[in-house]
Amino acid sequence: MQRWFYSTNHKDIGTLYFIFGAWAGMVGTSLSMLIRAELGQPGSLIGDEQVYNVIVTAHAFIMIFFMVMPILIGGFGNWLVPIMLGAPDMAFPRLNNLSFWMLPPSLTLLLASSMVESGAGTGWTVYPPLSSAIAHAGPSVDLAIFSLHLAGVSSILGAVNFITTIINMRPQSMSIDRMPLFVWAVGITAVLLLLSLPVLAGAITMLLTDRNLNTSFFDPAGGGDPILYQHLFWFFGHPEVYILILPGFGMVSHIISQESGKKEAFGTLGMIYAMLAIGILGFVVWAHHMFTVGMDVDTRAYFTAATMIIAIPTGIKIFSWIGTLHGTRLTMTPSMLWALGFVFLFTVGGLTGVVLSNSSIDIVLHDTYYVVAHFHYVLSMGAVFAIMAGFVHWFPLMTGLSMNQFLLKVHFFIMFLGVNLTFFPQHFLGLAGMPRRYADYPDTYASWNVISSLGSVMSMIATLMFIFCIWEAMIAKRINIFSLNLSSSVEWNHPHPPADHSYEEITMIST
Ligand code: HAS
Ligand code: CU
Repeated sequence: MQRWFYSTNHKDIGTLYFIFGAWAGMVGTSLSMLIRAELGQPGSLIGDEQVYNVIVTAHAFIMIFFMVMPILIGGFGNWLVPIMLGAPDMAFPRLNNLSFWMLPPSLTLLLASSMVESGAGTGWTVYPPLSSAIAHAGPSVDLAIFSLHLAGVSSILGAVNFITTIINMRPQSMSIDRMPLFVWAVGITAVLLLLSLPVLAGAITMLLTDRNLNTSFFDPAGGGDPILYQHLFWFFGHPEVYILILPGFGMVSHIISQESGKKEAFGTLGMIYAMLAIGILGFVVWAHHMFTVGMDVDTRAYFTAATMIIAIPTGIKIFSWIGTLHGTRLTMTPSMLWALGFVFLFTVGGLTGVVLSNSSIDIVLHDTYYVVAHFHYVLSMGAVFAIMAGFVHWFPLMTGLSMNQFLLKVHFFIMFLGVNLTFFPQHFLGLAGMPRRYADYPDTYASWNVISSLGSVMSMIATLMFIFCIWEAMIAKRINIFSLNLSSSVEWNHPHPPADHSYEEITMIST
């Protein structure tokens, strides 16, 4: 009880984030299986479109706010940032505890929102007027808003903690240009969180008062404008997508350089500037999500051009990872497989993003399955592959145990096949005009949907295999020689002196 509930230890809190994220991930995956079951054949399975939309909405919220963010920032960030900095812990250990413990109530509110009235079937974007009192009467949307408030506060406090830790708790000899790439990635992510989340909080609070207190920020009848909501949401929403991927970028840099035996990633300084550029540019491209609202042509030209420019720093990252691999002997360890899969599939998702950034093309593709394919390539095969790479790479560091390498490789290939079968056909569906967020479709879309649903079953089997891999590692208790020193020297209680980080621990994480 004391150790887990009152914890101020960055490793224990990181572990809590992992457990929470894994649990939420299973809920989110279950919801996705319901979506693919509904879309596995033409006609209706669930029999209620509102329920279908509630499932889609909860799936997105859970995957973004309760799976990817807690695992990447809360889990890996907490575990690795203090170690990579040589710091004894995070700057504000008790704030760290508070950040984590706000998430379970937040998730509870979200789940509660789907259990009262008819649920929040608004999509994760919560656009009015669909989310207003007329289309969504009852407390469901209010509960979803409260859930986001709480998750937002949790993330803002976490961001403050990371920024303070990174600025103040480096050794004097570690100038910022020598800071490990993962620390840079988490630092930039924290700044994005700090600047973008308050805007989301403002937007959803205005929606809350529109719904309950007779304001009309987004209601034309009272002089408001629903488009204002979209601007506020996407001023948060676009930086958010880089929040979801930047920590993964950082981890992949470490994994590729370590697994290929290099001392340092190729072009470290360029990687830092690329992440900074992605972070800054991420704030000036938001309206590429709203090309269809009736913007004038100059505004569309600007947002198209600004969006395309992000391909340049991202390309620098991709080519630097390839540069790191160049001239090394490729060893196909499980974490290397995940990292290579990440580089390849994230690039595919990035390229479809560039296609969508063309405002004229986006008029046709907006709200079709092409967009769904795009963001699942960068998320399910970008962020999730980075999570898998990091997890299998640092599992020995975190537990002192080894996983079965053969099973992990089998798992990788099944998952690789599964997600591609699921999402590649969705490009074709989108190009053929199938809209997103509908529970049914004309027969002409049936074949690709069947393949997509079969692919999702494959990914789920892979995920069950992965749970087996973790269980097997914990049962077999193969002590990992690299972490022997670590597991014997770990001081679990806060505060521990910097010297607690063993030589092996430092060499395992430093680049
Ligand atoms: Fe995106 C929609 C454009 C990156 C996530 N994106 C979404 C949504 C999500 C999401 C979740 O402009 C849906 C939101 C919703 O619910 O409605 N996205 C981009 C672009 C990039 C990009 C240009 N997205 C991400 C990342 C995400 C993410 C990262 C999360 C992890 N995205 C869009 C647009 C929409 C959109 C439109 C709105 C669509 C609509 O209608 O709703 C870039 O950051 C990607 C850069 C990466 C690369 C690959 C590597 C670069 C290389 C360099 C050479 C490439 C060149 C390009 C020179 C480009 C290798 C050549 C171009 C060719 C096509 C050949
Ligand atoms: Cu965007």
